[in-house]
Amino acid sequence: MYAQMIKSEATQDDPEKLAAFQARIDAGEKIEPKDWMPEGYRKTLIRQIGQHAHSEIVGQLPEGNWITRAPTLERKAILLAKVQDEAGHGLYLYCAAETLGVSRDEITEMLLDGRMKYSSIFNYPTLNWADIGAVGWLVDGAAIMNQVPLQRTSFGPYSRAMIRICKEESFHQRQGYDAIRKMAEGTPEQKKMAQDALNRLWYPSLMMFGPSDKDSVHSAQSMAWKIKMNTNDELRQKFVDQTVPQAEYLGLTIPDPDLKWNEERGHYDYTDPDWSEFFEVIKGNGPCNVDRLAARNKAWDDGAWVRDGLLAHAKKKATRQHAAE
Ligand code: FAQ
Repeated sequence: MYAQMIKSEATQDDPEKLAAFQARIDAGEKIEPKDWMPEGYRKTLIRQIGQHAHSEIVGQLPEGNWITRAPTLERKAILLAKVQDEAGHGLYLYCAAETLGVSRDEITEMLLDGRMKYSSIFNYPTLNWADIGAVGWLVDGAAIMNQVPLQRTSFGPYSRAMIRICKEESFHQRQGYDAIRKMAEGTPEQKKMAQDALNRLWYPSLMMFGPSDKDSVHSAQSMAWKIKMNTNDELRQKFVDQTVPQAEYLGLTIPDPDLKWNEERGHYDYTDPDWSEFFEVIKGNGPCNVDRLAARNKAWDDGAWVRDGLLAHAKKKATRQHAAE
């Protein structure tokens, strides 16, 4: 439906302008907010950047839940810094979306009433400390795999936000790997917890890359516009190839009995996630969807007085300045 809308809007644009725009993209030029762009390009960016921003913000919840229960002062300081970074990533991305003519309030409201999505992964719970290591290792690992190529995306503000974000994401992935390594090398019980976290988070992490290419409605157009640089399956495969040796190093087993190295392809063969589960989660029926949206709505409502106060202050200041002129 959305893809059809974009297509029909694209055909309404002036063909000459469209061709010149595509030529700029093909030549690797960056598109900046004041440049002419097809309406479909603008809308696709708002959807993707907005969804990405919301993911960073909602993504603070599963880990934020463990800050007060971190096992050592050092782990607590690291986790606190990481969760704060995610808030910063959300803000860079909201700013990038704002350059496309949509306000942060507007897209926040679309998240809060369910019109906009956020990443499926954050609808899974973090049940114990091993999950926090696994989130850093797998979830941030998958996020970087997707975001490194996005540093070269065609829209300038998105690309520049991604460059900054990727620098921090690599620290996030490493701190997660370090935390899960400590568990995997710990007592038999701790190792069991690490394995259990991997068992539960493996397939949700693979789902982060989106549906398989044959079901991806936006990939073809988004790749032609360089809003996406790779297909969902390409990135998923790269993630599997990178993560299997990391699991082996930890002495943990990927929960996929059919996983094996394919000499001919030069990649691991792996079992796809259960796509019916993925589509249920993105429809709002995952284990934590209701809780996550309730938490974000509560934070938005509880923060209303701060927003009102800031606006009242800005208004007063402007009136005073006006009177002095
Ligand atoms: N979850 O046609 P496609 C992070 C939807 S990283 C929910 O393939 P597209 C860091 C999609 O929106 C996580 N929905 O879509 C962190 C579309 O529905 P729509 C965020 C999904 O856009 C770590 C439909 O399925 N990263 O947060 C998902 O071409 C730790 C059809 O799919 C980004 O957002 C999903 N996983 O490709 C933070 C990266 N996958 O909108 C805190 C930028 C697909 O038509 C703690 N985004 N859908 O109703 C992208 O690269 C792309 O948007 C994809 C999806 C690859 C996610």
